Amino acid sequence: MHCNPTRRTFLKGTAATAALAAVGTCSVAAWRAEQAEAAATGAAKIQGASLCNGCSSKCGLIATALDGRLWTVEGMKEHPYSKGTLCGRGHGAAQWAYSDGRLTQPMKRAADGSFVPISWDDALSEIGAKVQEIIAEAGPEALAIIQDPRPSGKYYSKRFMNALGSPNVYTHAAACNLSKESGIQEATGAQNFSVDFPNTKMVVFIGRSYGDGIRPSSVKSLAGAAEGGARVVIVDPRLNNTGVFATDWVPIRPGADIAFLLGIANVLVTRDLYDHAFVEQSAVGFPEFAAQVTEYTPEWAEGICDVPADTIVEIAESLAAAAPACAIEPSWRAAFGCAYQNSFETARAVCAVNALLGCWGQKGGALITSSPKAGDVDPVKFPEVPKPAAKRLGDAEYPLALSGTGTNLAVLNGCADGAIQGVFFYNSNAVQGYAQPAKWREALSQAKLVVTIDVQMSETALASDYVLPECTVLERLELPEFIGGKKHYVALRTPVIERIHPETRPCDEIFAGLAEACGVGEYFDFTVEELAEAQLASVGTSIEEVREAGIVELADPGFAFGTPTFKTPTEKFQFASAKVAEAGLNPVIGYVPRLVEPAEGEFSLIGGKQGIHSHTMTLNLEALNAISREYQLERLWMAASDAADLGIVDGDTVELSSSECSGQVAVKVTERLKPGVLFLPTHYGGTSPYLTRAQGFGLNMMDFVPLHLEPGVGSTMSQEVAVKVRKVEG
Ligand SMILES: Nc1nc2c(c(=O)[nH]1)N[C@H]1C(S)=C(S)[C@@H](COP(=O)(O)OP(=O)(O)OC[C@H]3O[C@@H](n4cnc5c(=O)[nH]c(N)nc54)[C@H](O)[C@@H]3O)O[C@H]1N2
Ligand SMILES: Nc1nc2c(c(=O)[nH]1)N[C@H]1C(S)=C(S)[C@@H](COP(=O)(O)OP(=O)(O)OC[C@H]3O[C@@H](n4cnc5c(=O)[nH]c(N)nc54)[C@H](O)[C@@H]3O)O[C@H]1N2
Ligand code: SF4
Ligand SMILES: [Mo]
Repeated sequence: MHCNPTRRTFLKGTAATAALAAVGTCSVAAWRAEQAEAAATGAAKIQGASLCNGCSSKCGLIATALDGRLWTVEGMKEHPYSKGTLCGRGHGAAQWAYSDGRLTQPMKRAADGSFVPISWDDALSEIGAKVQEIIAEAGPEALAIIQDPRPSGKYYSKRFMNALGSPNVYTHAAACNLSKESGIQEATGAQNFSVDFPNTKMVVFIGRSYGDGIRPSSVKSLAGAAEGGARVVIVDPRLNNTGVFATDWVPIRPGADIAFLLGIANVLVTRDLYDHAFVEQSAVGFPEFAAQVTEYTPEWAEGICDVPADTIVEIAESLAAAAPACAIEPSWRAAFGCAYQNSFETARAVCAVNALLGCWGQKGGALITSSPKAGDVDPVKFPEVPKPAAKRLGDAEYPLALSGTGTNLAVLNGCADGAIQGVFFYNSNAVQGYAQPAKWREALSQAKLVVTIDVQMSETALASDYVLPECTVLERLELPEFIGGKKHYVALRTPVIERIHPETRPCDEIFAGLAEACGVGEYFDFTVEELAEAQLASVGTSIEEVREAGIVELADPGFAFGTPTFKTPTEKFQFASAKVAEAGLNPVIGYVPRLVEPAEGEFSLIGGKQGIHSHTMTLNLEALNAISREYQLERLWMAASDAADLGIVDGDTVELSSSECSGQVAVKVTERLKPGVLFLPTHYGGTSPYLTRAQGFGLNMMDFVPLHLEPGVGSTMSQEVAVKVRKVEG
């Protein structure tokens, strides 16, 4: 790391790396002064708008290149998620362009298991031949793709699979927010909602941490609400880093949030604190729900979630007093995105409490907003792909999974039982993060063809037959990204720096090449620029305009406060849902226990994000990895009282074990965790030998979790595990 890099240091070799690494340890003011000085010396300066690829938020950014090299990235002011700020990962992820861990050419797995370079032409034609073979033998339904929902990726990967005749297109959702979004959809018809922070009086977070699972705009809006005096309650077994904005921390037993929520519902119903007008006019199933909820007394809830009954009553009464300017926040991943057998039901219970509070659509309450999309484009130039005849694998077994995402674990099971024989991964590290890595590796080894498109040799790439290198986001143009909310926007990834490694290609070219090689090239006879232009024209703007402005506001969707129209089959809020009954589950929102209960001497294992890392993909980036090592962020959190009982002190190494595996890690002893619970940050335990900084650093929680899917939705149940710890002597 250079603390006082000279201009020469910046412009040669690892310019961006040095600049970004320096921010963490040196004076930002000094660095900015140097930057200004360098910029003033006449270096050719290019500024371009793009979208960060550090996580699903895809914040708007402005990148500056000097003499063709990346110099800075800054949050776009006008973008609704960045609002002028990128988080630490956004800055760190910009290092990717120059990272030593990048894939620079296509690779093929050799007979001995090692990877050898292969030309694009050979890779594509070999993949094409295998795809044809699979289709001839087993039909196109034996092919599948898993992709991270990025603008170009989601369009091209779906088009590619559908053109081949396969309906099997999945996202990462079953390892993120599938249960939550599916549950919210059953109750409200929308997949998500947001809290009206500027006007809220009280908000309850159920295992969602804006201070750790960062989106800059969320942090800003929460900070604003806290400054304005809103009561902010964190329900989390761990006092997370949202604590700085919170008034209350409610430590809860993991996987028992549903009991807490139903206890609140019980108080609201039995003490007549609920919104009668809402439940009578805008909801269905309330009488059945009200009858069932009488069982869920605060005392009953305390027995399950270990939150005192008095606390449950007090929170329920405060919410009722603040209503409708209050809400249970929708959450995202850890607590009920995909974690437990009851995650889908917990999401429905969140919605039910908000319904009792009458806060749907109200000022300070829970808002459902809309999203824009591209209009029609020229059907001759961009021909529609016929819809595959077959149903997507997994949909019949998991009918409650959102149709837009499906459950990617159908691919794992499909490989294991032969239904899937060819798998593509785009911008996805499924092997390391969507279920137990050993199970993924075993399943993929059964497939005839596995192809991964990535920027680095991820664990999924390592389990593939062919690995195709993409250029990084700052080197490519993508299709427009449409952004919903109270207002509608469209933004774009535009190339800011020249292609660094000539053998890397952007998403659109890779899929067009694959399609050509597989015999369906006729559906890809256009450039990304042509389609982006057509999509933007369909909403009244252009590449040039978005490039200039960074982001363009679209026609005002006319958001207004007031009870929303629920887009459910009944057109009302659903305390009971026919579809849930058809899936063989209780139609009325009610209690479902977690699946794996820790026995005496065992712990619950929970996970969570750290502000400087994203999922599995940033661990090898030099500056971000250095921060983890400096602060020993990979440590396992243990409550001080548990540590005392086990004779463990801060920094000791322990062996963590579950039914699936065991591994060693250092312990962080803390007062910020509920006894009986262990917290493992989710970014660690890399195993790819190509990613030397990540390999063998910390533990990957997914190794410990048995492979089992949540009924109805097919989520990965990422926290249905009980573990033991033992101090490693010496
Ligand atoms: N162990 C573990 N598992 C997790 C999580 C976790 O924190 N830890 N988080 C869960 C959550 S919330 C989610 S949303 C999912 C996320 O799951 P994924 O979306 O799969 O995210 P990552 O695991 O970070 O893997 C992303 C992969 O994309 C690659 N990549 C990065 N940039 C590009 C690019 O420009 N082009 C291409 N083609 N590839 C690129 C990275 O190298 C990496 O291999 O994972 C879930 N599973
Ligand atoms: N830094 C960072 N930020 C990110 C991402 C990232 O990878 N890194 N990814 C983005 C994405 S894709 C996502 S999905 C979001 C995730 O955003 P969040 O869902 O907020 O992320 P987590 O940190 O996984 O979980 C939040 C909290 O849930 C708590 N928790 C765990 N189990 C339970 C439980 O059973 N009950 C309760 N009540 N709490 C529990 C954890 O202690 C943790 O503090 O973050 C987004 N932002
Ligand atoms: S939240 Fe951070 S990592 Fe995610 S897109 Fe925004 S700046 Fe990038
Ligand atoms: Mo996520």
